[in-house]
Amino acid sequence: MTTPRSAQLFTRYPGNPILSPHDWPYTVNAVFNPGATLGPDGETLLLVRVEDRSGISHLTLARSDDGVTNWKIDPRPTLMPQTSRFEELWGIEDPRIVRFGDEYLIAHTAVSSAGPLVALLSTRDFRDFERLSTVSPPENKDASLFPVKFDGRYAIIHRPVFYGYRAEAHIWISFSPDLRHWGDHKILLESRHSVHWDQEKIGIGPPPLWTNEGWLIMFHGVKGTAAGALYRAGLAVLDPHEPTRVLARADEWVLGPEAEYERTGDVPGVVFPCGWIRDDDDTVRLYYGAADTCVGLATARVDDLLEFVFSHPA
Ligand code: BMA
Repeated sequence: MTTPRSAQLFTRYPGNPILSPHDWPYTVNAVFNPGATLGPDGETLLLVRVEDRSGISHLTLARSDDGVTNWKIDPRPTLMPQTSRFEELWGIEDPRIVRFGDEYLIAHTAVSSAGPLVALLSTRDFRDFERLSTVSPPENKDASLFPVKFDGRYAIIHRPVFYGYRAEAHIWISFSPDLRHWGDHKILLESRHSVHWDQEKIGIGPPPLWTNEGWLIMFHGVKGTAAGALYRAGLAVLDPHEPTRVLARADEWVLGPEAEYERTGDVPGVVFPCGWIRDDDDTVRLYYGAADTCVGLATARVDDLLEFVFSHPA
């Protein structure tokens, strides 16, 4: 059998997983779903979701000069949930980081006792964080800001869930003048009610990536099976100036749980990307949670990803 093109786009780092619970300087259960960005001097920064042994998640910074090896991990949690706040009672999870000048804006899931919701943080140094706002009431998660404004407004991609005749979990886009008041809500991508890999739920992965062809977005798709959920990642491209317009959505997933560390762990069968970094040679380094246990790295050429989306429409 020939390997499908969709399976050849990403190359896993042979030393995966790059970060595991046993690398941590303090006792944890799992380390996964990191947001990724570059520091002022070009270091790779991963803000990693860390699940402690009570089950609650906090965020901890890991930094590396080459983004692959020699990770320096903060000796203590970098950002703990404020359990006095209703929104963060049961933890903070799955950060996606964008940069505006020297300010980093982080969308993440805050887990309230009424369900998960999307909240925003700001930091300049990954030491001091300001809690900016919550984007909507529960249930909502899987959110990322765009790294630019559109006509003076911030834009966010998020994934509210509605329980109507059946649970509806689609990707939405909303706009705000000030990161506090959100409106002009629109559905951007729908989960496919079918047998497809993205039939049950979909949600944004890393922040949208600017390219000459438009905004490249990666999203995860969930397929329910008799053996549990499978989490895979696929691609779409949005109009460069009007991000509510989807130019293309690829039919097949481009990264799915195949390696042993993606198939074995706390939640088997999960790849969950929350961060990517584009290098000067047009390679993208994708950082993803594997099996809700550890962190994997895979690389791809941005041109190949774009060519694939436009030539394999859903
Ligand atoms: C999603 C999120 C992720 C998690 C995934 C698989 O709903 O909660 O944090 O990695 O499920 O368990």
